[in-house]
Amino acid sequence: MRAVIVELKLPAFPSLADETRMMAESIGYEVVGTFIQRRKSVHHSYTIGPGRLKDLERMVKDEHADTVIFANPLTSSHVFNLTQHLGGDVRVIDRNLLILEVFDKRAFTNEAKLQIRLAKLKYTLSWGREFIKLRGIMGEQLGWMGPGDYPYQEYYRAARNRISRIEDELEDIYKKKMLKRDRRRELGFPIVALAGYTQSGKTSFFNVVAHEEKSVGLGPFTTLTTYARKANTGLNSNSLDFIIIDSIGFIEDMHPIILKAFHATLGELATADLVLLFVDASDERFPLERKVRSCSQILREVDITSPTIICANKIDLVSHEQLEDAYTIIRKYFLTEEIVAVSIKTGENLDELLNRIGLKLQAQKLIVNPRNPQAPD
Ligand SMILES: Nc1nc2c(ncn2[C@@H]2O[C@H](COP(=O)(O)OP(=O)(O)OP(=O)(O)O)[C@@H](O)[C@H]2O)c(=O)[nH]1
Ligand SMILES: [Mg+2]
Repeated sequence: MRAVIVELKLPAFPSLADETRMMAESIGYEVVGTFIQRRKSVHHSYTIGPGRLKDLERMVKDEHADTVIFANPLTSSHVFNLTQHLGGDVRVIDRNLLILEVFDKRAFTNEAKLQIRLAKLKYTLSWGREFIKLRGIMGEQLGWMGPGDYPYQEYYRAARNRISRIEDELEDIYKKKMLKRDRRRELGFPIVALAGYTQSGKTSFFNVVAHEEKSVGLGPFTTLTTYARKANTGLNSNSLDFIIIDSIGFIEDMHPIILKAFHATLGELATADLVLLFVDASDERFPLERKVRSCSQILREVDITSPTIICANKIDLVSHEQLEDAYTIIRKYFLTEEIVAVSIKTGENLDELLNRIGLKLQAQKLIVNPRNPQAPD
């Protein structure tokens, strides 16, 4: 899989080319070229201007690339026109489709697999009739349930049926999870949910406090499924048990269809007693600000009103000045939330974080029975 990353860089929009490259590399693409065009507007047929299309074509040929990945979202007709131009054996995808590919590679649980199938079907449908033109080019290759020879209406009907079947299956899964969660609540355990941009260190923290060994650091969206485990704030004066929930990370400009497919997973955040929002404090200023901004947007979209502690993680990698900068940026979007600087890797300030979690939960007087021997694990 040899890929060229393409970006049409519009004024006033941040570049997503690096993040797109990282995401592609994390699932095995060899990125053999990056092609960036600055332009005032998106070209209606190709996204990039037709003049530069020849240069892109040359780069694809010279580098023997088989995939072109746009950092910008593409319409189905963009994909169709670009594919016609670059030749049928070159696959053209956008960042949303790349995200879905990443999800595909990482989905191990039935829940995540269903959520992804749902997102793909809905994304395909949102492309409408154009998708029929693309089916040979993209559908099967992406593992989509391609429409075969169906005329559009029939395909549409079949897809809607599949969508509602998947939604029913997911509903069952969510109901079971809710029951489990309610049982934990009845036993008196407060719920602490992890949130934050992908690769900020959520699962690393989850593993430490829950004595688990879930995968970390495989690249964006290492975690796709929600896991809940029992944890304890440690041997400090506020020692208490709680349930910790790890789930999917955020990414900037997540397509609403994708976000919606994971809505129930993200919904765990809405019912938590405390949210720990992880921020990678070692990011450079611009990506850090973009990521913090998108976290605050997503938390608003998912309607999170639970008390929140911001965990400025990876302080083993930053200087004192960088950390101050990170605090200033976080404060722009989270005015009143507590911020705790921490390194999950070295354990620096971990006790302080656990102590604050205990204090915060006790302040809410949620602790009915802090040490119940029947605790689930
Ligand atoms: N240097 C350093 N690296 C860290 C720290 N915490 C986590 N990491 C690394 O950051 C990477 C991402 O960590 P994860 O725990 O997988 O991040 P995540 O937020 O769960 O990511 P997703 O599951 O993709 O949402 C891994 O390579 C970790 O080893 C830290 O305190 N310092
Ligand atoms: Mg994770």
